[in-house]
Amino acid sequence: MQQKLNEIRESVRARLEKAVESSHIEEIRVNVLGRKGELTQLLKGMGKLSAEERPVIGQMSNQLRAEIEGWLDQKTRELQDKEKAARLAKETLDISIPGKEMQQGNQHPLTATMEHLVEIFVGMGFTVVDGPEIEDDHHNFELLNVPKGHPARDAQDTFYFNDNLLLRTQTSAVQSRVMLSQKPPIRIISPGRVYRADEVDATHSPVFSQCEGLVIDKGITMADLKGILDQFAREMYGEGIKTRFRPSFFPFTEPSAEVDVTCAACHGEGCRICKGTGWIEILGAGMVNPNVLSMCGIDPNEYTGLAFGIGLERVTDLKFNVPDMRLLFENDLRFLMQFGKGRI
Ligand code: 2U9
Repeated sequence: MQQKLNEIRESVRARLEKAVESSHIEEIRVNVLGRKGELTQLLKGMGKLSAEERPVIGQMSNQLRAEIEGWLDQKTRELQDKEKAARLAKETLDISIPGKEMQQGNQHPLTATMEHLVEIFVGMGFTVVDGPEIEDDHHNFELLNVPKGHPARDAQDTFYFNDNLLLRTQTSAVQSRVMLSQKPPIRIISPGRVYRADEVDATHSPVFSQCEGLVIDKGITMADLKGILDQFAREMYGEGIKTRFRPSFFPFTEPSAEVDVTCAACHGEGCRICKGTGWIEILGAGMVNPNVLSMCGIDPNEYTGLAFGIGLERVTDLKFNVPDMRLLFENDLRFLMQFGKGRI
């Protein structure tokens, strides 16, 4: 029996030497000291020993058990320490690696122009109104003095959902709704996206943005219109800018005008950008047609109104020297990233 105990001791020592993972130690513990383990089984046979041998072997086995438990614990600690060191070495953060640079975006030039424009008109006492991009024929055309069959419908051809519903061609419908629901004085602007069935080129797009304005009160005249638009041009393009009103025609205004500003590139001298004229057209305007006032429930004998429409892409291209309006829609970062905080 004593020899058997020695064999167990040697075998445990050999197995411990070979163990490379802490989980192996647990296996050895079960195989030797567990309920069916080698040492436990050996002790079960002690009954067969003589009365003299039993206490001697008993003491030897207890000693061996204590010895083995000590080795097992020590080897477990050793292996766990090694495993921990290996894990830490693998998980070490190399703080010398440069971080990934976060790309900071900036405002789109169209948005910047829109916000600037709103700021200018709010500064002159205008209120901003918003409305749907899907309109009906009545609000988009009829109320603006463009009945069915009117030639102006060709120039403002758009996208139709059915005979009645369409994508708005200008933001005027928003304003006619205000006229129908509110009494003058009215002083509003309506910025937003509008649609036309146009082919894409350097100055046209089927989707574009505009900001329309409307003032209705007693005694409003062309002088108010000129004053407001002069002030707008000065704030948008700088103090030295001049405006020019050319007679024009729109069904919703009478009289109507197209408004030019002096070319920023040549200061009115004449260059390639302004095609040698020294002027660049930026908006359309006029006195609200009395028919429009009547249709929107406002008495034209009591009130007069002024209105204007500004194409935002045009104003943006001029302000930032953008040669082609498509650049504003293509989302090419090489173009857009030029408009960082410093520039706008
Ligand atoms: C109401 C009555 C009249 C708004 C106006 C224009 C002239 C105009 C164009 C400028 C460039 C559209 O974006 S653009 O292509 N607009 O020329 N718009 S007067 O007149 C109104 C508005 C509302 C009730």
